[in-house]
Amino acid sequence: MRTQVGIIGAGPAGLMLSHLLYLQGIDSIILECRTREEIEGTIRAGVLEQGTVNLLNAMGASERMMREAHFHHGIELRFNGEGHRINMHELTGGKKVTVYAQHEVLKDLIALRLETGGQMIFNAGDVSLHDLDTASPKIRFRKEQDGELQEISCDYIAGCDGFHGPSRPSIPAEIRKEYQKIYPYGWLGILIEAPPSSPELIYANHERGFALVSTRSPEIQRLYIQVDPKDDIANWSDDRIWTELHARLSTKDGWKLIEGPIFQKGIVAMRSYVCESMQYGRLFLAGDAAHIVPPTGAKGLNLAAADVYVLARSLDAFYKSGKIELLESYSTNCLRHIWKSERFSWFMTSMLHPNHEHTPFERRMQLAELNFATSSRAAMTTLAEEYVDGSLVGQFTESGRNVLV
Ligand code: RFL
Ligand code: PHB
Repeated sequence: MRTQVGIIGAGPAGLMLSHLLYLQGIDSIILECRTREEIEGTIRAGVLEQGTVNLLNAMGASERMMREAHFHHGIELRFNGEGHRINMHELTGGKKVTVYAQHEVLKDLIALRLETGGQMIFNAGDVSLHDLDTASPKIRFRKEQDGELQEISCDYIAGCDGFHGPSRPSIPAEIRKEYQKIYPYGWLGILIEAPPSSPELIYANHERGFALVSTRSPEIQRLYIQVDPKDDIANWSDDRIWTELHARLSTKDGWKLIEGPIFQKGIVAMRSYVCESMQYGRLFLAGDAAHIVPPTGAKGLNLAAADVYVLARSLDAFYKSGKIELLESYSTNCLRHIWKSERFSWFMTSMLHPNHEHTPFERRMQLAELNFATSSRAAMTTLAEEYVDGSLVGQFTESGRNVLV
C-alpha cells in the first residue's frame, strides 16, 4: 500500500488531520488499534475553544455540533462558599466556549471521512514505524489484530496516537527532550442522568478538594471531584461521591446540586508533559502523542486541533510548491502555542486543587490567587482569553475567514 501521509491514531488529531489533508487534495490512510465502536464510546473532553469550533465549521464537520452543543458565555469560580462569574463573552469581545463531547466530535469526523472516501483501518495490530530518516518511511501493521503483516509506504508519517502510542518512542531517545510534572491529584469523573444544576461550568476549590460541574446534554451531566490518583474506583460508592460533591460545592446562599443515577465512573491521573522536538526525519507528532496537559484548563483536544492545523498547512506548502521550510519548523511553530497552554493548564490546576502538602501560607496564597482572578478586570480578562481561545487555534482560524485557503 502507498499513501502520501500515513496517520497513526483515529483520535481528534488523526481524524482532523486526515480531513484537512483531504480538503487540500492530499491523500492519507489512518491506522487505528481500537474498533470504531470503542472510539465512539470513550468519554473524554467536553469543552471546545472558539478557534476549534471555527476550524470544525470551516472543515464542514460541525453541522450536528451547531445544533446539539451548548454555548456558554462564562464560567464560575467557587471558593469560600461563594460563586464568582467570569463573563468571558464580554471580556473577549464576543467569544464563547462550546460544550460538546469529544466522542460526538469523533462520530462526526468519522462519518465525514467515510462520506468523502477516507481510508481508515480500525482494529489494526502491531503498528510499527520504520525508515523515518529516509525519503520513504513505512508503517507496518496487522489487519484485525492477528492478520498478516502489511506495509504502507508514505512520504510522511503523522504520529497522532496519543500518549501511549508507538510514534513518540520511535524518535531516538537521545534526540527527545522530555519535560514533565506529575500532580498528586487525580479526577474521579461521573456521568449522571439529571437536568443541569447550573447554566455554566463551575470550578470549585474547597478545602476537601476540587470539584467541577459540567454538562453533556439537558438530560446528562458530567461531574468531577479531586481524588488521590492511585485510589481505586471500587472505594467510591455512589453515596460517598454525592457526599463529597455536596460538601465541596456548598455555598452560603444554599445552592442545590441536582442528583441523578450515576451510569459511568472512572479515575484519571493528571500530568503535564512536553516532548521536544515533535519531529524526527519524516515523522511528525501531533496532539497527546507530543504533549499532555491536566484537564483543568480544558485544552488537550484544542491543542491537538492547533497542531494538526499547523501540520496540514505545512504539508500543503510542500505538496503545492515544494517548500519544506514550514515542515522543517513544524515543531518550533507548535511549541509556542503548546507551552502557552501548558502554562495555563498548570496555573488553573495549581489554583484550584488544595494539596495536603500545602503549608497554611501556601493555602492562603491559593485563595489570594482566586480572589485576584475573580476581582481584577485585568486578571479576569487574561483568564477569559486563555480559556476561550488560548491554544492559538483561534489565531489561525478567526471567525468568518476561510481558514482553509
Ligand atoms: P487520543 O484521543 O488519545 O487519540 C489517539 C488515538 O491513537 C490510537 N492509538 C493507536 N493506533 C494505532 N496503533 C497504536 N499502537 C495506537 N496506540 C494508540 C488510540 O486508540 C486513539 O484512538 O489523542 P489525540 O487525538 O491527540 O487527542 C487528544 C485528546 O483526546 C485529549 O487531549 C483530550 O481528551 C483532553 N481533554 C480535554 N481536552 C479539551 O480540549 N477540552 C476538555 O474539556 C478536555 N477534558 C480531557 C478532558 C481529557 C480527559 N482525560 C480522560 C484524560 C477531560 C478528561 C477527563
Ligand atoms: C468536561 O466536561 O469533561 C470538562 C469540562 C471542563 C474541563 C475538563 C473537562 O476543564
